[in-house]
Amino acid sequence: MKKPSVIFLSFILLAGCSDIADRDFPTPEPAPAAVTDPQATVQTARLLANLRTTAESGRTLFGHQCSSLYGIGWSGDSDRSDVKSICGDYPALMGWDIGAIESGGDSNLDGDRFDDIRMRILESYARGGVTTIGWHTTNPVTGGTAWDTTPAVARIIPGGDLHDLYRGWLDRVAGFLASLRTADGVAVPVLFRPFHEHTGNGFWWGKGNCTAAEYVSLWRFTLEYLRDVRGCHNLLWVYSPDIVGSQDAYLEFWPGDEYVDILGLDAYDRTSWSLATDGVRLMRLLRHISHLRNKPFAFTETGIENNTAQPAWWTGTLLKAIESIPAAYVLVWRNKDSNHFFGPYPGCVSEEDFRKFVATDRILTEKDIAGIYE
Ligand code: BMA
Repeated sequence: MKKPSVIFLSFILLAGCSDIADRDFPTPEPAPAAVTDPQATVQTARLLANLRTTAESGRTLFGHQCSSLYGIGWSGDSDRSDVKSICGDYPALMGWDIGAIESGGDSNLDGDRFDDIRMRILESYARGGVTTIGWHTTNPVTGGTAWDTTPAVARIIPGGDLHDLYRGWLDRVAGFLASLRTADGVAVPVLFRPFHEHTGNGFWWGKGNCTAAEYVSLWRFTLEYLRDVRGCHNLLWVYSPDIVGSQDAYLEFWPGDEYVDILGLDAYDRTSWSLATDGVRLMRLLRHISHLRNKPFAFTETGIENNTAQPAWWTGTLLKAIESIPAAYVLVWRNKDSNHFFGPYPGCVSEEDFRKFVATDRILTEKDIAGIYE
């Protein structure tokens, strides 16, 4: 086997042999396995515990948005992913978006059918892969997109005039999440990442479009409703701000330690913000916050869009950034088409370097994470 399994890594860690022992920060108290949900399913609680030990042992699950649904020049093929076409294995983690589920239609905001998304999630789980789901939620005031920044949060939280509408939306979210079940009735664990990048002002739930108190109320209500009213016990809650400049900014909208399982960060490599320099500095800050809150860190969205100029981006930039922090996973955004892609694909400029990237011990693809639910 190319890389040690998760179980083996856990053993190494328990044996006290972690090579990522932190010298700069005090060792935090052990955290409960599933912080947000004492009734989390066994597979969900184990996933979180294993993500934590995997990160602490210096390994990172590689993730790619929509990887098995479409890629450059294809869509809907069975058993295909641009990542697999290059390295022979699926990403360890795949991301999906359920934006527009609230409207009750068949397809998400990108036109992907929910039935197809469910099928790909179940296939991935059957092979041992991990699922993360985001939600580019419709603006509940205008019916516009997530990018319609008309203030709306105050109107859907408890006490707001559109609160009942929002509960109905959550019922649809819960329906989809509950449908992620194997033939044996096992609920697929989901790293759920709603209302992301809220420290920026690009979405209606972002800074400037609602107050921190309103955001916290929205987060808590959403979690409690799905968990306590709808009984979704297959969720791990991932908090994922945009690029921030300080600990205070990262935690400005913090819903509380009991409401978050994983600390995320969405940060893309671009001319205005370099992952190689600004990114490595930011990882240092995230490493500190992760110790402080005693929660695993994940690089929840990143990538360089339409990379044609940096053939060594995977090992030269991304790997260096995640080497500076124990990251449970890293997810690059989707390969929609040749004008909007973030992952590798056969023939792309960084194809060879991507092979080197996934061949390192640090980066895990699907076959490397056997046992992550055990
Ligand atoms: C964004 C872009 C959009 C897409 C959205 C949700 O980053 O890829 O085209 O609608 O994600 O997938």
